[in-house]
Amino acid sequence: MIHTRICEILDIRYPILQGGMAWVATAGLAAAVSNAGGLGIIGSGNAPGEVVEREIVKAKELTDRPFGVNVMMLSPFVDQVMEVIIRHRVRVVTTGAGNPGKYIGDLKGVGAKVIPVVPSIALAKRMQSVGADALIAEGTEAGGHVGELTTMCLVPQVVDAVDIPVIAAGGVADGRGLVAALALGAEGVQMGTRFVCSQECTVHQNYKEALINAGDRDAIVSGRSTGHPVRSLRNKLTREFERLERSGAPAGELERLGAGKLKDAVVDGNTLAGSVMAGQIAGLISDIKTVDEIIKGMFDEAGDVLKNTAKILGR
Ligand code: TUI
Repeated sequence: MIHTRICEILDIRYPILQGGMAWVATAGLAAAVSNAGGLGIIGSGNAPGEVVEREIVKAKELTDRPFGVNVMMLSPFVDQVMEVIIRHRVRVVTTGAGNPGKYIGDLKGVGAKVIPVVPSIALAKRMQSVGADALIAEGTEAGGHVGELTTMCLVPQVVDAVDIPVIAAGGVADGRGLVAALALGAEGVQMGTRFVCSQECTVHQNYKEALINAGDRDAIVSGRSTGHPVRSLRNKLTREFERLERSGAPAGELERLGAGKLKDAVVDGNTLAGSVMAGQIAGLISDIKTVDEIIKGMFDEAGDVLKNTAKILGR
């Protein structure tokens, strides 16, 4: 049994969060993860308030366990989504792609736990000082919108910089990754890519197959010049990004090329020209399992890893 402050704060059995992936992390996936003892998270991405509200209502029908909503701070609908979250008394809010500081007071006012994703020490300290309950330190190995630092370097530095619990994200998909994160001082992990390859995840089958077929160097970063770098699987779209960036195209042109492409891949299965956001750990994933098998399998494996490590250390 691995029990940390994250289990206490979030009232969950296993300190595992499911990444709030836009288009991918629906109420169905979030409820499956919460029912399996982790924390499921609905991904709001660029969706308007009413769409997020429907998912929250659905998740409440599918689970009695706590679940969260992820707010993507670059969305034009952040105000609407925060209002819906507050009205429905969602228990946990994670944020990504920006600074949620101005919303933290209102969220905490209704008892929500607030857990921002931080890509740096500076933002980690700022978020602790404005009342965050925990932090997700997400390394550049992650899929989607990414920062610069690796999980290995970011997590221990964040752990040393703050007193609130830290959850590691980026590059974790099995029991070895879980133990490694704990060794770095994290008190839990967040996984995205691994949960995409679950039975309960409703992404198009082509998306799951693309992840399973991906090798170690296939999840690459595009759009660094826009200031919003995104990690996704190498395909026609990433080649087009590369061509435009090399030609010195303005950021606006690159942003236009990316618009709507995640939905093309997730919903329509266009993995050739859509955006197949994925973390570097895609290369390790070779099967589709139930959410329950993923979570229980990780903890069983973590037990074995710890035993082997103890043997190596002569304990
Ligand atoms: O947010 C994510 N991953 C995402 S969001 C997303 S949707 C999207 N689509 C197209 C372009 C951009 C986004 C897909 N994947 N992960 C969490 C994360 N947050 N990674 C990095 C950050 C981050 C970056 C800067 C958090 C805060 C931040 O703050 C800057 C500041 O204001 O100090």
